[in-house]
Amino acid sequence: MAYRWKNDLTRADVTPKDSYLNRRQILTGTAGLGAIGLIGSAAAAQGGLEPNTLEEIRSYNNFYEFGTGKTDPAQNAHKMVTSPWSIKVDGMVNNPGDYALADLLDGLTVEDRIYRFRCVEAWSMVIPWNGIELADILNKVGVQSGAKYVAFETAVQPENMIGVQRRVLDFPYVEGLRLDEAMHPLTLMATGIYDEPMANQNGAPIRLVVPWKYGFKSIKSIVRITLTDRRPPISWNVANGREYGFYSNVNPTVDHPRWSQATERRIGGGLFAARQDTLMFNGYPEVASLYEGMDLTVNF
Ligand SMILES: Nc1nc2c(c(=O)[nH]1)N[C@H]1C(S)=C(S)[C@@H](COP(=O)(O)O)O[C@H]1N2
Ligand SMILES: [Mo]
Repeated sequence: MAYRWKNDLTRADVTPKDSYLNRRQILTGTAGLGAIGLIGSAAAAQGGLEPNTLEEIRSYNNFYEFGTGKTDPAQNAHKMVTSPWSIKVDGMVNNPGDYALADLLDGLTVEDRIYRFRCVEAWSMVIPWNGIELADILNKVGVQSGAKYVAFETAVQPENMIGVQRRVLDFPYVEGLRLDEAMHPLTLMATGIYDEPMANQNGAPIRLVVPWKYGFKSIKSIVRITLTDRRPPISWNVANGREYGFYSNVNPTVDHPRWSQATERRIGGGLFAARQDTLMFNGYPEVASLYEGMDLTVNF
């Protein structure tokens, strides 16, 4: 499949953080990999797909369980207990259960994916994730035929999560995808960044990454995955349905009620860097067919 962004390097080839850039150049220089070309050209239009530094990725976060400030998660998330970790898989699946994380992921392939990441607040980064395709996990637990959506839930550890104590949102944080979105090969369950284990503030030990959607869809520190035939509630839509839709696909032509979504500020770009144009589906046009025939201003 043209859009299947798998590289031909194995885990053994994987690179220290500072050579990620080189590897990207190798990838984008490889003929015959359509997806890479596409992503490469969209990136070129934006001035390159250079990953943010690990330091940037770990120090500027949204994780309201640990406070609403951008540096609160880095300061507070060390209190979260991430081991042992289990994930409840339930609903319309053949193999429901409480899985130890390692058992759920056992035998599945860890992929390296450098994705653009665009927050609904109009800042962005480029992040080199390590993770497993959600489709691989769903196929392992066996999705039943009537299932139409996948719902996710974040851990709640009130004693360790200062934002939960303050009830800044209605916790647990919940998210959801349509099943075809969940099965798309771009959709990742990330366990690392730059080949380092996921930092707590980034959603350790495992979080969703849906690169063509606004960042809040990429729910962190997941403890439950439910297959269902009904569209599940999602935290930001429950908090403010006028401002945050279920789909929340990155779309420069549909503004947030309180700000434009046409451009974005790249974190690490420097104080005086020009804002970049935001790309439809965040530069992943291969997902457009998922929304064929839908009015994206209504289904925002
Ligand atoms: N459980 C949980 N997941 C969450 C959030 C949150 O507050 N709680 N914030 C979301 C938002 S708004 C964004 S932009 C991304 C930020 O991910 P990052 O901090 O790893 O860049 O996480 C998303 N996932
Ligand atoms: Mo966000």
